[in-house]
Amino acid sequence: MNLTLGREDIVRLCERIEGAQTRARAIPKLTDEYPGMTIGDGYAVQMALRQRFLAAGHTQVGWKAGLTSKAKMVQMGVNVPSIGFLTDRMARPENSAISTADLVHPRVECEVAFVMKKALQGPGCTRQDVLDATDYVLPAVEIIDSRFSGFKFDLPSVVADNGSSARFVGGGRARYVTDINLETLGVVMEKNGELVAMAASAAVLGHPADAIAMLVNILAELGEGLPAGSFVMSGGITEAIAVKPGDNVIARFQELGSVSMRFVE
Ligand code: OOG
Ligand code: MG
Repeated sequence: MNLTLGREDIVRLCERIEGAQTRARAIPKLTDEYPGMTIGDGYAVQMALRQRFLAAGHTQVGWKAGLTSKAKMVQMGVNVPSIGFLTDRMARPENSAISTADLVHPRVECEVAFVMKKALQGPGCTRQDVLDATDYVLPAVEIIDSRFSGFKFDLPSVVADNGSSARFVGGGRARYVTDINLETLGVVMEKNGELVAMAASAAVLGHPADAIAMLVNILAELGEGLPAGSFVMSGGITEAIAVKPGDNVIARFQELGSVSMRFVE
């Protein structure tokens, strides 16, 4: 990956992102100050953030693919998928009350999550490699939180901000990939009893397992593999919907059951 930032700038930006994430403060997009920043620079900041969280005792549980559906790419104004890391501190139980006091602009999106039984290593990882290495899939809702003010961002800034990762909820009914057709799963999202988004899982790069293969291939570029046991989200199927305290959200997935949560102050 093409790097233009020096070590000092990477550490500076990492601290800025960490501050925005932990204090729930909006910051200007990083490219305002570093207009030449590349996607590779964004990943260098993200990897520095991951090291900081691991050093502080967070446990990584997996990874996520992002910007893998047309709806998300249009919503975010970008055209290349991205990846981010997921930790134990981001996980929330199904049906729980999720605080918004420690988030900037929370939004929810429906995703298919994969749990891996075998490790995968790119480059050259394919859909079939992913399906063979998958233990089971389950429905998930990701609560993303772009830390950039006025929703002004670009891909290098979003990648540095760990793909807006904030919280996630897994639930529903776990299934083996051989028992369902992952390409044609319908998904609807309801907020306070009203339908707010609907789509089919094929929205994710044509097949959610293709998004996981892409993630494994990006990981290889970063010098990483995907360990067995990882929890991996394949990317928002629908666009992301804003939530505020008092909102109840339920995501209903064909074949995979539903995942619900509510938002509080
Ligand atoms: C970037 C988050 C991307 C997805 O599933 O597409 C992502 C954003 O929308 O702020 O998690
Ligand atoms: Mg997502």
